[in-house]
Formats: sequence, structure tokens, C-alpha cells
Amino acid sequence: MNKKLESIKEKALQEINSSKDENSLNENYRKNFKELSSVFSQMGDLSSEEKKAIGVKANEIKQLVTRAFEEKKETFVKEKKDNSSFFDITIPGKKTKIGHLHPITQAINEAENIFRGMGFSLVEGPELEDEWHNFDALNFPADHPAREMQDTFFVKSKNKKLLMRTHTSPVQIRYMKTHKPPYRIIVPGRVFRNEATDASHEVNFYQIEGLMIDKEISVANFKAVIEEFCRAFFGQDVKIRLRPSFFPFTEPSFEVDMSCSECKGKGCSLCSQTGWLEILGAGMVHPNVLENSGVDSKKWQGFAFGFGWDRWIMLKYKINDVRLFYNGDLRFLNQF
Ligand code: FA5
Repeated sequence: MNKKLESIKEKALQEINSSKDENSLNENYRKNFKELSSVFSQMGDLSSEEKKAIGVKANEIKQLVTRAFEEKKETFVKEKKDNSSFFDITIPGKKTKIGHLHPITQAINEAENIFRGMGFSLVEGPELEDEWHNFDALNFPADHPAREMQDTFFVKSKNKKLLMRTHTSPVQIRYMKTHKPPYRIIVPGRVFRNEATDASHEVNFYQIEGLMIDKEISVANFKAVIEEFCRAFFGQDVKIRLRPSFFPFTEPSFEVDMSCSECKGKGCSLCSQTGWLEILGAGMVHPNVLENSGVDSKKWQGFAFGFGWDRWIMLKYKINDVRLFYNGDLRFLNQF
């Protein structure tokens, strides 16, 4: 029995100490402990003296094996800890993905910088507007088709007739009503129209409004400001021209064309072979609009303009569908 105990001890210690990992250590301990325990069940035929001596020895071996098991386990735990705290400073870092500004916002910032250089400041207004600011104050007649539900998103409300603004021009009114002239502002912002979408029409899109009012502001000042802006944005060789047009809130009104950014005025598919691209609506602010905003139209005069901002950026980057700006496709957005 003594010999058997000795051989169990040797084998247990040898197997425990040579275990390669925690799993094999557990298995070796379990197996040998079971063998050791089986000695106790074989002590039935021994005298009480022998039983006592063997029992003491078996218990000593049990303690010895258990200690060896715990010590070995401790080395594995320590090894694991050492490995996990190791930090290899030579491994290249993982680049954190950060977003960037939307191309429309980037271009608004660029426009703001250019206009600031000409003394304009940036003003914002609400997207949810009332009918008076969006239409009446801007001299739209009561029966103007833009006021129809088919063109404008009206919002249910108890008191005033509310709508999603169809252009940024109502901010002119809000600004003039609360500030004294002279004025030199630009108003970038989102506008909404109830229409079917296609490559050049969205239900929500951006405009940049401009307003300059002083004592002697003329169409010549307007032309100089817009030409300067177009050149700063597109390049020095850009030309612009004015064509007569109509808006209820400006008189006279004009559409502004810019020489085609693609063919430099020679004629191509982008400009329908005309050499010109339509870029904005503009005009001298109608006296009724000044009066509606509390500004004396006999003393003050000036111009306003409105860029369709999405189409302007489409020209710059040769984008063929306005809907790309809004569908959240990262393959498109990541190019900016
Ligand atoms: C206006 O909205 C006037 N408020 C502009 C203005 C301001 C004129 C100040 C005079 C003085 P218009 O409805 O033409 O004008 O729209 C301006 C521009 O918005 C258009 O030239 C076009 O580039 C753009 N636009 C119009 N509808 C859409 C649409 N559905 N999707 C994308 N762009 C559009």
C-alpha cells in the first residue's frame, strides 16, 4: 500500500508539473486525486495500526498534490495576466472613422467665406413659416399658383396658416422688420416644395438668399457682387449675363446665366449647346416688400437674389442627379 501511495505521488506530481495548459492541469489533478481517493476504499483488510499510518500518509500526499496543483495553476494565471498587459507599441494604430460635412454644407461654408469678404453676414430663419412671411409680405397676389396645396406643404395649425417655407426669401422680411438698414446679408437654408422628384427636382432642397439694401444700390452693384462671387467659386474666366424675368417681390427681375463651367462658353451637352447655364433668380427689391417690412422705400433701395444651391453644386462637381444629396449613399458622400 505504501509503495502504491508513493507511485501515485510521483506520477501525480510529475503530470501536474508538466501540464501544458490550465485544461490539462485540471484533468491531471482530477485523475490523480481520484486514484488517491480509491486507496481509502482499499483499506478494509488492514489492521487499525496500518490503517492509521496509511491514512496519515495518504492525507499528506493529498495535501502535497493539491499544493502542487495550486502552484502550477498560479503560474498559468500569472502568464495570462502578463500576456494581456503586454502592449506592442510598434503595431500600427487603428484609424478611427470620423464623418465629414455634407457637400452642401461644405459649399455653403465656402460661399459664406466669399460673401463675408464682400461685407455680407450670414442670417438664418425658420423652416416652418407662416403664409404672410412666405407669400403676402413678398407681394404674392392672393391667387398666385404657388400658394396651392399642389405646390406647397401646408401644416395643420389653429391660428395662422403655417407651411414649410418654399424659398428663403421670407427671411428677408424677418430681418428687415427687426434691423435698421443698410443691409448686407446672405441666408442659406432648406426649402420645401410639393412636387414630383426627378434628376433636377427634389421635395426639399437648399437655397442661398442674398439681400443688399442701401441708399444708392443699383443693378450694377448686383452684377459686380455676383460676378465676383462666381469667379471666386468657379474661376477667373467666368462671365455672367442678366435676362429679364419676373418675381412678385422684385422689380425689375432677372435670371442670371453664367458662362458654362464645362465648355467655357463654347457649347456642350451640359449647357444645351448655348454656352450659358442659368444660376439664379434676382432683382431690385420691390417697394411694396420694403414697405411691408417697415423700410422707407423712398430712402432705401437694393437687390435680392436666390441661388438654387443644389443645382449650383451639381454644376461645380458635375453631379447628374440632385437626389444623390439626400439618399445617404456613402459611396457618393465619401467622394467629398
Ligand atoms: C425663388 O425661389 C426665389 N425666391 C429666388 C429669388 C430670390 C428671386 C430673391 C429674386 C430675388 P425659384 O422658384 O426660381 O425662385 O427658385 C430658385 C432656384 O431654386 C431655382 O433657380 C432652382 O435652381 C432651384 N429649384 C427650384 N425648384 C427646385 C427643386 N424642386 N429642386 C431643386 N432645386 C430647385
